Amino acid sequence: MKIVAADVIVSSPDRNFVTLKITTEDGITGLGDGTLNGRELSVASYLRDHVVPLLIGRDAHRIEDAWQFLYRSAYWRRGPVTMAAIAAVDVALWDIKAKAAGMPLYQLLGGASRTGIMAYGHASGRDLPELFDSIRAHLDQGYRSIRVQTSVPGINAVYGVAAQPSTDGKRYDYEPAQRTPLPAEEDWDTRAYLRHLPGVFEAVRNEFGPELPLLHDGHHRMTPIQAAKLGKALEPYDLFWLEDCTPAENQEALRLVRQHTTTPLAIGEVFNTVWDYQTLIREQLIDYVRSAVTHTGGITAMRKLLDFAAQYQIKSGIHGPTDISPVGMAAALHLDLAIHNFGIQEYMRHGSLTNEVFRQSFSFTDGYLHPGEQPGIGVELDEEAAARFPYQPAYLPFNRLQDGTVHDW
Ligand code: EZ4
Ligand code: CO
Repeated sequence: MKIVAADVIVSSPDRNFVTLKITTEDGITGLGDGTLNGRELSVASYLRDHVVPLLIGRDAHRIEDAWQFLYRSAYWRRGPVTMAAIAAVDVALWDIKAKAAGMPLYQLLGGASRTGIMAYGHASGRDLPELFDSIRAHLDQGYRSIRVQTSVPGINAVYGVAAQPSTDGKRYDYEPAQRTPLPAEEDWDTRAYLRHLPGVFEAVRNEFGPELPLLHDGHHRMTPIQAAKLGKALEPYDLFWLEDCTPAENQEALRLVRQHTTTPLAIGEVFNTVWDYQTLIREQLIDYVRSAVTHTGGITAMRKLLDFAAQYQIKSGIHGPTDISPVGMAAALHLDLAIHNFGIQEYMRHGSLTNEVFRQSFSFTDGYLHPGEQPGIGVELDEEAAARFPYQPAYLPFNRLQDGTVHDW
């Protein structure tokens, strides 16, 4: 089944997305997500200028061969742009194979290992009443697991906290990328954060009881000893996980954190290959793998990574913010349903314009996601709708400390 066309579609309904559409000689099309938040056009160029010409004429069924060819023939290894481009091709080819087989993709990955996919949502508040309202709103929407992010006294803008409350049941989520020509500057103070956070979790536990799974994202801001201190301080509140407690490109740092706390650790949304996890997994320094299908080479590479993790009882926690398109989200859901070592799936929900461009068959009922039964991954792209929303420059913010030093965001 020869590939006859491959098109890169960049669109910006609510936010920017990069989508690859591969067409075969018998008219089957497959979609892949290559969205890299704030660096979208670099993946679009990588695909258009360097990958699409290599795809024409190839057999769409040879997915493993395409993956190895794109990874090894580039010579230059790894990196978010390369791995997002490979992911887009990989997922589009899996979509095609599953459509050709007349099955939802999860059937080709071994079939369902569970009936539904536990999802967590993002609650946030600038103070406790606002945070409690946000948690209640998520519970009303059906979420059974909730990430808690909070403002910190003395810090103006904190990652993960919506700038305005949800009013009249109207949806308002935190969207980190802003449509600005330059990255917005935010401020940060780790000591203030460490003083404030345990009290917030104590208040949330007192209000909502011991059962509700609660998560928190440290977003790469702590040193190892600060992360160890926070993990220890949060132990009474029984977190489901503490995410990205350090900038984990130094994998060995997690040894120190691990020695001090039993709070479960989740890491990896900024990683893009199994090599970024080698020490973390082999030494059992984490509990959840946070990679996105979109940023880690697609279904083919994620399956291998999660099978490696499974040998150490480490589970999946696939990255699912709004900067993963519905195509990348659907791909994650098929994998979530099929693997044995599923942990939890992040699910922020996309806006209404995004849902106009990407027609989806996945569902969210009583806190559980399901990819649906459509052949393939179950997402169709409305190209006319996509064309109505051209690319708009948008960037993630960055941090400076009080003395002006740039800090991890
Ligand atoms: O900040 O995906 O756990 N989720 C996250 C996300 C990331 C964004 C960056 O593009 O940390 O909200
Ligand atoms: Co995160």
